[in-house]
Amino acid sequence: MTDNIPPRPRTRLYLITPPQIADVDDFAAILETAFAAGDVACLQLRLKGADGMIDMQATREVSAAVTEMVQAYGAAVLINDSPELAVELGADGVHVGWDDMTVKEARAIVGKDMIVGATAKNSRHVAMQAGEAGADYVAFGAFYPTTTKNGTVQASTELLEIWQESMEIPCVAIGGITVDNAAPLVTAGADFIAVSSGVWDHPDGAPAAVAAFNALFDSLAAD
Ligand code: TZP
Ligand code: MG
Repeated sequence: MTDNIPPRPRTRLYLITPPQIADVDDFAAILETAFAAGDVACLQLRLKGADGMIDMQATREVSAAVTEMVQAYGAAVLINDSPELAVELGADGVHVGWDDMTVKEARAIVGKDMIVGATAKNSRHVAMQAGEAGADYVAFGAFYPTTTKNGTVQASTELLEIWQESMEIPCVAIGGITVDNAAPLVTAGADFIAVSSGVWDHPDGAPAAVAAFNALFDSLAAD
């Protein structure tokens, strides 16, 4: 690292809900223990119906149970797919997928102050278009096999390296990430590591996963 380039900020955890939540009260309780276990930058509510589409009702129920707590921790609540729902629920932002809508359309609905994040899969070109359209972050993935989302494409760590070297907009790495396989993505330049099953299915529980991700990020942070 040369003297005139400041070290990039420490990588942070971007938490995603499981796609289905059987008991909202149980989930809210576990989530609170997870937030208490270490730094979490945001929670994306990504609740899906059997058809793979956003489950609006579940999203409303989970939001009602967790938004206040998440925001009290200083973390952002992001709603998957629906900017209208993000506004309705008093969320901090929206994450729009590849096929959902453009960043421009989402921005027009949520206004200039809310967060708009966008999936770029494995395309630097799409990520740059999202950035030019006003995205607050771009997400690359999937880096590893995942059962949480169908139809993913393989992304390479080179995408993160080049993005981190050349762009200001933060990048998120996603897809099958666990405590055990996250290190190369952090080293390559991910500003955020987005995780669903790697937290909820961690053998020692979600709080242990949050603590372990944070220990890893600390150990890899620039001095
Ligand atoms: N987009 C690309 S992979 C993925 C999404 C939403 C799934 C993330 O979940 P997991 O369980 O961390 O692989
Ligand atoms: Mg989507």
